[in-house]
Amino acid sequence: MTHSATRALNIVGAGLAGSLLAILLARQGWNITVHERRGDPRISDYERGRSINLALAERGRNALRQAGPGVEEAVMAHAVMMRGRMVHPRYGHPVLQRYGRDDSEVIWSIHRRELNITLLQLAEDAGAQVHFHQRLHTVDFDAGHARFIDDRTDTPRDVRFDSLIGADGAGSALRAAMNRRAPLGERIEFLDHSYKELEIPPAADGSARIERNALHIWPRGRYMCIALPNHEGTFTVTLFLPNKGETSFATVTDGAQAQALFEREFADALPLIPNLRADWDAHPPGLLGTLYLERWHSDGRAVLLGDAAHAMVPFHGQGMNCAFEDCVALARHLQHSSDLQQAYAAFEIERAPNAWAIQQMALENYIEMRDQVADPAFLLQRDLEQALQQRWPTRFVPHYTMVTFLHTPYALALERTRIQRRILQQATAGHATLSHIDWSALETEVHAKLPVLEGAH
Ligand code: FAD
Ligand code: E1W
Repeated sequence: MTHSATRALNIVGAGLAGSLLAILLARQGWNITVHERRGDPRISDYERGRSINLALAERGRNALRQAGPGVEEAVMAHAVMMRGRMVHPRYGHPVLQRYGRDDSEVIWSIHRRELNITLLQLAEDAGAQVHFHQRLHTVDFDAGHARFIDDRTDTPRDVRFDSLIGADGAGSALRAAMNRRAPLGERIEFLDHSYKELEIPPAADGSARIERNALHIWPRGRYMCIALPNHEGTFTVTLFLPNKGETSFATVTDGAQAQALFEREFADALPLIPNLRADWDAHPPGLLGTLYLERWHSDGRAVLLGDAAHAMVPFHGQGMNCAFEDCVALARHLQHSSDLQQAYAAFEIERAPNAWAIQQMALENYIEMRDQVADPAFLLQRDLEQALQQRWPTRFVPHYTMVTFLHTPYALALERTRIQRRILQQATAGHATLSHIDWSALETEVHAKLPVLEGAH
């Protein structure tokens, strides 16, 4: 079904999802206005000094591709390839565990601010109007007015709307407004761990001080550090630590104590982070949690997507990738239905089970990251997983591959992961090697339980 080009939508939030959605919808002929709380990142000094980065995987790239010519290319121009996780044990040398079978199965480190700028520019080029310094304050759904406030001057501005799309992140103001009108069944489960971001600058000659094409992990049981590369030879380090307990944000409260923690637990990383004390004291720990909603839309008047609808813990590196898939799905439903309420309902039905699945897998991956990558039983299961993939590559597809390198819907990936994990655990229980494996029995089991997976090769 087609719609007239005059149909208008207002997007709240010009972050990652808001700016990609603006490109998709503007290119489909919608009249798009975006309202963003912060200043224009192309001109403002907002967090200029800080480089925060994110892992972009195949799902996210695929969504960028759907947004039309030039989008994926513009983003990938700044991307740094990560071939695998470089695990830094407490003692001994770091080891690279490849993510995939070759360099076609890799992930990409992207600078958040550069990514946001690239998408914003393309959104404006596609005809979207973006208003900065516009913080959504309240919504009068019956009158069809949304009130925005410019925090520099405290000036309010009232905007007439037919329908609002909430891409305003985990603390969504639109969600709060919708929830006041009719409860969305909101539940937030905070993780009892938070995070802190630090920086590794380049060596004196400008080169990277640790392997550039990897995601670095320092697993330490109850906590861990990771580092992602930037293209200037710097790395952004993130420490994940419990909120309470012996080694926690409750006991490590200032830069000096953080330095002592790194001397003890992350000795090889410490000399790489010269500004540890100052970086530590500059920002409070970031909170982590999972947001569950029973409803993502209020009739045809408003709908949520990305973190506003389903914030998740970051341990699978999929929050943005999932938000980008949301954008493509919502744009598709809006194109195929002339009725907004129908489009929003169909969007929610398609995406909610998948969002829930990646939320669960992200929670599970924290344990795996901080703990099991150093556990011999887990390593044996991983060896078997690789052997099974080699024998039956279209049926036994490793969990990480389904989530990261394929477009397998998250809910299906979760279902197959559970089946595969049982097979791996049962076949390796009580053994230290794979020499006992009965391959023909496994073949029968794999063929019975795991149908050929679309996209696997
Ligand atoms: P956001 O990107 O948060 O954008 C929301 C926008 O709305 C912002 O621009 C904000 O200023 C604006 N806004 C907020 N309130 C208002 C208001 N009242 N009025 C107007 N505008 C408003 N994901 C990955 O895929 N890979 C990773 O490697 C990864 N690593 C992560 C690491 C950490 C430590 C964390 C915390 C998250 C990570 N994520 C990662 C998740 C990712 O950051 C989010 O899923 C993604 O940013 C969600 O996009 P979004 O557009 O929904 O929200
Ligand atoms: C990725 C913040 C973040 C981002 C990520 C990942 C992780 C651990 C974290 C998951 C992963 C890329 N992961 N890495 N290695 N095994 N699983 O793949 O984005 Cl903490």
